[in-house]
Amino acid sequence: MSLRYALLALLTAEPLTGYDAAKRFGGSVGFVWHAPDSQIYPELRRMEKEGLIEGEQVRWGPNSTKTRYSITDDGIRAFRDWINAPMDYGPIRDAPHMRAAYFEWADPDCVRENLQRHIDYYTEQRARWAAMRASILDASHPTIATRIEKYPAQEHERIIAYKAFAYQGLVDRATAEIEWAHDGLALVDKLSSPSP
Ligand code: VNL
Repeated sequence: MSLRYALLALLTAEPLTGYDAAKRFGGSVGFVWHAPDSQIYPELRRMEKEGLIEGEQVRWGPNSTKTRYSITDDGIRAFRDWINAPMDYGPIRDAPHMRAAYFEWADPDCVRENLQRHIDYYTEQRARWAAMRASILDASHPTIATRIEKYPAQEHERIIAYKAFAYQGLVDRATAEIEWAHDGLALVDKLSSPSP
């Protein structure tokens, strides 16, 4: 269900064709709500049927058209209702922590390898999230640039600050995951060293 709000969020910045929406999605809100193109196109069609967005035919080459979607007033209302509703938390399914809980069954070298993978994964994600945060803060991100154009300068800070805040949380979480994996490396050394 959140996919629809992620798409509405994107369309609050500008009208987009299905193709552009899918492309923009992957480089923005898709960082926090991944969805494959194969889910985006049918969801846009459902949202159009429900009146949350409206499609308009725009020229595409000399003798073709494509559908460009804009958010409707109903869509803006639905988006506001959602953003103001209490956050919902799904049940936890955390593969790395579940596995870590049973590491006494693993070869110490496999434990080390998996913890190193965890460090590498979050180091890479942290760099992506930090780069995204920077491109939001300096408004070099294309969706942010389009978004703030429509508002007077005194509104820019709150549009930008919340998005940067979201990514700061992800950066900090990545740092915590990396520290946890380092603690795990120390633990496996301690537990697998021969007792005196
Ligand atoms: C936007 C731009 C959102 C970049 C993002 O993630 C992002 C936006 C929530 O302006 O909607 O990374």
